[in-house]
Amino acid sequence: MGKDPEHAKFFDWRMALSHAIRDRIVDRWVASTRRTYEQDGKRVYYLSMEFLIGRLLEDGIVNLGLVEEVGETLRTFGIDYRSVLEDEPDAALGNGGLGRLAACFLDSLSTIGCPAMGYGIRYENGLFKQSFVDGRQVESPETWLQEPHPWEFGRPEVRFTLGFRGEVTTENGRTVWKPSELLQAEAFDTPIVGWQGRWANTLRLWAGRAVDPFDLDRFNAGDFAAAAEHEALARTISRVLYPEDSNEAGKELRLKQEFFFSAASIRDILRRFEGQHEDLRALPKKVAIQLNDTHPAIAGPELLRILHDERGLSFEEALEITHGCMNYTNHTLLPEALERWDERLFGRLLPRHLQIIDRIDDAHYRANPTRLLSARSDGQVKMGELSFIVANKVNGVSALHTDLMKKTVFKDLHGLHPDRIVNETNGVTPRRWLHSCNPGLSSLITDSIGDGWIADLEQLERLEPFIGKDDWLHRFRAVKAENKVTLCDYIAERHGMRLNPDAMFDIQIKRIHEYKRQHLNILEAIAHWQEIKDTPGGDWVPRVKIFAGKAAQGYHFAKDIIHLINDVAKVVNADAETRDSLQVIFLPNYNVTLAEHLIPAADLSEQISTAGKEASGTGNMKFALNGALTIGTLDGANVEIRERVGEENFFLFGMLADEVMQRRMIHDHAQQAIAADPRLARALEAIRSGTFSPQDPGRYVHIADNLTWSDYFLVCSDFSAYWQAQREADHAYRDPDLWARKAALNVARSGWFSSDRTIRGYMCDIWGAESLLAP
Ligand code: DL6
Repeated sequence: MGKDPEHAKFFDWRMALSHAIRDRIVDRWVASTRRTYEQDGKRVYYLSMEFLIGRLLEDGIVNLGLVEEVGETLRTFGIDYRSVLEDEPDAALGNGGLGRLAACFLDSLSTIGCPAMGYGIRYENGLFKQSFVDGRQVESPETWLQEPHPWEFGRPEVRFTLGFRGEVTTENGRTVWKPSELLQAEAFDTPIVGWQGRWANTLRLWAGRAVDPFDLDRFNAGDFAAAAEHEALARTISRVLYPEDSNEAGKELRLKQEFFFSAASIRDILRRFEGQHEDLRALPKKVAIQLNDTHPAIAGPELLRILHDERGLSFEEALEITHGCMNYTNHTLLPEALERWDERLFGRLLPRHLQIIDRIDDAHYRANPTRLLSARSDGQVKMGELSFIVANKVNGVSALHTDLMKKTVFKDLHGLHPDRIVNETNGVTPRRWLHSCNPGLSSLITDSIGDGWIADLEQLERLEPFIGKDDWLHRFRAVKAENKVTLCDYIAERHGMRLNPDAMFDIQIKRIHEYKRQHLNILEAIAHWQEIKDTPGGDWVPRVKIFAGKAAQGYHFAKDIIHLINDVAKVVNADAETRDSLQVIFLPNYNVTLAEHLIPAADLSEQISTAGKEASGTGNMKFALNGALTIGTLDGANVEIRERVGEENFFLFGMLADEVMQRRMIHDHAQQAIAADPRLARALEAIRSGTFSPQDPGRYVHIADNLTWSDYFLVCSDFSAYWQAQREADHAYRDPDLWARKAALNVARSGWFSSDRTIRGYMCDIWGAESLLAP
């Protein structure tokens, strides 16, 4: 770093260390790339608007097996290893589950040795930073690229010129699209090294650049701002991540971002293929493209356009090739999250693609004349339908979600193509979500069964015989207790609040959304607080309730839920009567790193969405894997978690997905529930009357009204069952050995939720791809 160690800051140490680690990764990366070219097997391309990768330095050190050496080396300089790691900003290039899943998949693809590449956008500003002012969420820009980012390699030589708008003409019998607005996509590569450094794949992110970045004439004429205008405009496309976890209907820039990275990726894929092969009909044998939700759906029509308009294949042939390469993962059934574009906006930006989508619809109708199911209808371009029609395989992300996909959003298309939908239940990488983030538990497991579990998580089942042994369970409890103390110190240092490490740590961390029902959780906390106040000297099981998560900037109700939780925390934490039995805290700026601190310390994992709404969840898996018990509904992957860990080791409550639909038919379902449960009525009344906002008593009337009069997500209807399940959790927690046994069984039986298993499923059921590593 060109600095005397005496003057080096943590930043300098981190950069120096990152470069040292990066050098070692590069050797493996080059070897893997060479091998991929030599073997010429099928390659996987994972197209995703989001890659929530978090920090990379520890991943590199851990995967290369250099933890001891790095720690030792830094010690000789008198530098603390963890402080160096803590200096790295999170690469927050995603909103939540979908982006984090993509990051876990990259890790697993490299661990397995599947030749693959992730394609996305190099956002200059990732997901906004969240802070609280008087309990309200305030957003500020996230600027992770302001510091040099040691993990990326700029590839100025890999650039593609792309376009928007313009006109479609015919020349010599061929259709030609002449876009009028041009810009370039420039590649930035990050190596992703797998476990033990045996393989490394590439994450290639595209940045916007102007075709002619600088206008010298305007500069010389004194118009300095205008001289650089082209570049500024072109860079806008990769400037910010859209901070919504559902669709931002009608946002032109969003559609441009989608086309920008999809089109650049398709060109890159074709360039690579054509460098090695001549016959484009072999493309499906060599290329599997996975569309991570519908955001890259335009990749289908773009590939088809190039094959047909530019390479001269017949439309039918081009469609068949495209169909052979493309696959689509659906991540949500929420209607507002299913992307649809106004056809006028779409046609203005991408006139040729609109024509191609019509031809895809025609061809589909001709092959299936029974019903007309089109990607373009009612003045809209429907990206879900488009993706389904173009894809070879379509998958859901948990068994329940896949089943609901078949019965609801894709019912008719599934009827026409009954073999197209498959299920690939999500998973998480055990390297980050157990081995790195929970070193105490990782060591205990490795001492017990060896370290084979890190790349073969189902080996965790070999822990079961240990769980019956008192001394082992004692060590297991000690690990959790230590993790809780570590978290208490971390929170005390950063947020000035001392938590009781002996209390049950009850954690809900995820995006704030009504369907995820953080308001159900806080309502129960209020009712519990009221009950404690009724009998202050009672024998209560002490609880610490921890929340973290961001609300989309424009989602006012979700932001009000955050405000409410912060206000409740203020009142409850200041209450001397209840303080020993209940504490509530909302930690600001939830991100991957904060999750890594929280999950190992959790006793209870809150997975309480309205049944049928959470496609899968992955936080639920991380908690179970780290020895937390779940309190949850039968939603998403909770269903499979419960089946595997055992129903006696899971606190189940709430309506099932079909009961939810029926309950909504009852017009006064919420009022009935309130009338039947005095605790619920009293908690709602406290919100309504300003108990938690005495200076502004009307602040939460609208939340109480919403729950009383509409309550689409059935908070009231599930409240009593939730309350009951919480008391069951209290009861179990009173017996520390019983609790520890249940928690340890959650660890031992969560091996199936590894993203390695999920990726193997994709390789076999969807991609037809193989590992290039020797077994
Ligand atoms: O599949 C990853 C993740 C699931 O675990 C969550 O249940 C689901 O809510 C999330 N979906 C999205 C939807 N975004 N869009 N479109 O983030 O995917």
